[in-house]
Amino acid sequence: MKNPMQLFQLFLYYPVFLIGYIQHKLFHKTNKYAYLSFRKLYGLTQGKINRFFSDKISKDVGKYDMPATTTGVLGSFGQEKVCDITHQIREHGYYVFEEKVPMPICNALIEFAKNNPANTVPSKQEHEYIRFDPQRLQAPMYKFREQDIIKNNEVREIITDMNFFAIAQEYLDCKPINDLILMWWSANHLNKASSEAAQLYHFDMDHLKFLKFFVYLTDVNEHNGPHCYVKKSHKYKPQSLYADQRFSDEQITTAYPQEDIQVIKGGIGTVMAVDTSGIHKGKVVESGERLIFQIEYTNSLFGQKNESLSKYKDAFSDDQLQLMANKPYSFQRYIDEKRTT
Ligand SMILES: O=C(O)CCC(=O)C(=O)O
Repeated sequence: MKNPMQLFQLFLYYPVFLIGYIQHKLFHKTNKYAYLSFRKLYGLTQGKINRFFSDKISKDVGKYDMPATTTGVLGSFGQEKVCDITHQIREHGYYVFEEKVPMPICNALIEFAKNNPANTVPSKQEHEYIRFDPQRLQAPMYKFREQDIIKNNEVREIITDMNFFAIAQEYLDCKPINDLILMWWSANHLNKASSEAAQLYHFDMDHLKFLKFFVYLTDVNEHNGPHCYVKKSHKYKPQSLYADQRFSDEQITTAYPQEDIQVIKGGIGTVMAVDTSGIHKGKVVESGERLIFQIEYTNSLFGQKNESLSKYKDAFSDDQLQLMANKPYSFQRYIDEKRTT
């Protein structure tokens, strides 16, 4: 039952969201106020708004036919395995793969990350774009720019990885849209958790529904920033944790049993699929550093704006371009010059 204030907010935000959603369908641009209203509506409706529009997208968009076996950097996956992994993500909100990304791929990405500049987060100056140097730390997070990350063959291999694609399609229940690639270093800067570096508990609300794949590119233990995830919190949150803000560890430990608060450690190459609409954070780094890669799939580009990467299309191999051309809806960001979001 909603109180009068919540009802008032529903009547205020819903039309703004709806008009913006229709505008997005017509013009492929997200209106800022519509997006902010959507974020409010997620909390006010406890995610019902997302489920309603996602069901509609599933019906409208449909799925690509997939072969019985898909392949990617983790090897070959049969359809049954894809369904089993998806089931586990639906149940728990995350899944840690048994298979690891092969070392040559990890090594190439580490080499890139050691030798190329990244944006410091939070940034002292507007565009601090420097190499990560653990001896002279300027910030808790060094985030690479997408236009730099995409220059790596290994990244393009992950973008066109059909295992991740098949899992995303099953989980999102529609043709998935590949909408974001990220890579960043985390390290101990000033010994405190940084909100901007996602080191305080929060949930993401980038789009109506989305799934992220993370790859650890350093060994990750208790002390160098493991990803922490509250099991099932993508489905169940107390009303107070639907607020669009950061939460303290205490708020989380009070709301959930200790066994549901998962600290995901893993060797280099560990991969996890995570629905980060559940509550999560990167644990603050106490010592050492963590390098992580992330790729996101979504069911709709309404929401966070990410620039088109079609300028870098020629870097993909002919086979990869063919694969993307066969799934233009999913890879619009990489092949469609007209798309900006
Ligand atoms: O650094 C982490 O493990 C958390 C990352 C995060 O919050 C995110 O990608 O949404």
